[in-house]
Amino acid sequence: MSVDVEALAATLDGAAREAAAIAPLTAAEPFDLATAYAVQRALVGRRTRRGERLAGVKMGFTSRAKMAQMGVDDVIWGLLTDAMAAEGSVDVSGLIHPRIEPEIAYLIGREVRSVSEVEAAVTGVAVGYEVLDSRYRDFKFTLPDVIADNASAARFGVGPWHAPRDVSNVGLLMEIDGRTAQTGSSAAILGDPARSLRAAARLALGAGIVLEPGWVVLAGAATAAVPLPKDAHVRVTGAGLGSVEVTT
Ligand code: OOG
Repeated sequence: MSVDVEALAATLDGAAREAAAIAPLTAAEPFDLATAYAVQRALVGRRTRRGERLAGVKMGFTSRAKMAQMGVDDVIWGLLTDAMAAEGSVDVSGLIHPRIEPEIAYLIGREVRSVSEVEAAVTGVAVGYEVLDSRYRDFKFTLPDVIADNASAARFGVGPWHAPRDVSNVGLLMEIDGRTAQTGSSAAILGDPARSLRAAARLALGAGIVLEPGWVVLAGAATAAVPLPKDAHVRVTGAGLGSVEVTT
């Protein structure tokens, strides 16, 4: 049986737009990782046809804490669009069951046409956050499901950009309404988020995507994600990188 990539993308797109959870797609019909990425591209293609512009790449499952939380064992990636940029506030009523996690972000300053160029192409580093919203019921999925669902990407934000520097061991603190929600170190991200940055370039290039000036690479969470409630104020601080705040 061959999988209808466009139909699966339409199902995921509808779930996101209606904020209505669906059953994992593989429960009806299993598919492999290559097909999952094809669905992801078709899903993002629906967004860009509606006028959204690609804004970067996000990495997922780059830390043991996240792999353990979600019961998966491989790094994944997804695409960010400008419509996902949170600009300080997120309306959670349009999301299904959002979670938030602290991230290290890189700003790409020029086109990246090979993996060896990516570090030199970075013009900024920042602390950031990602709001995840799996389109699957109860955040339960297999690896192909979550890849097809654009790695649960929903919203993201970044703090002030700093000149590129070693971010291999940045202490991260995420507070919700003034209370500590998660603490961690960027070292949890593949030992050094720079590894995740190189993986992002490798995976994007392998899919025929050139990282462009102004794009953001989210290296992946250093901690587990936590539920993002309504009327919350979240602050993520990175030692030496300042903070970024978001209200819901
Ligand atoms: C998938 C996205 C994981 C990360 O940083 O590990 C991710 C999920 O947990 O729903 O973005």
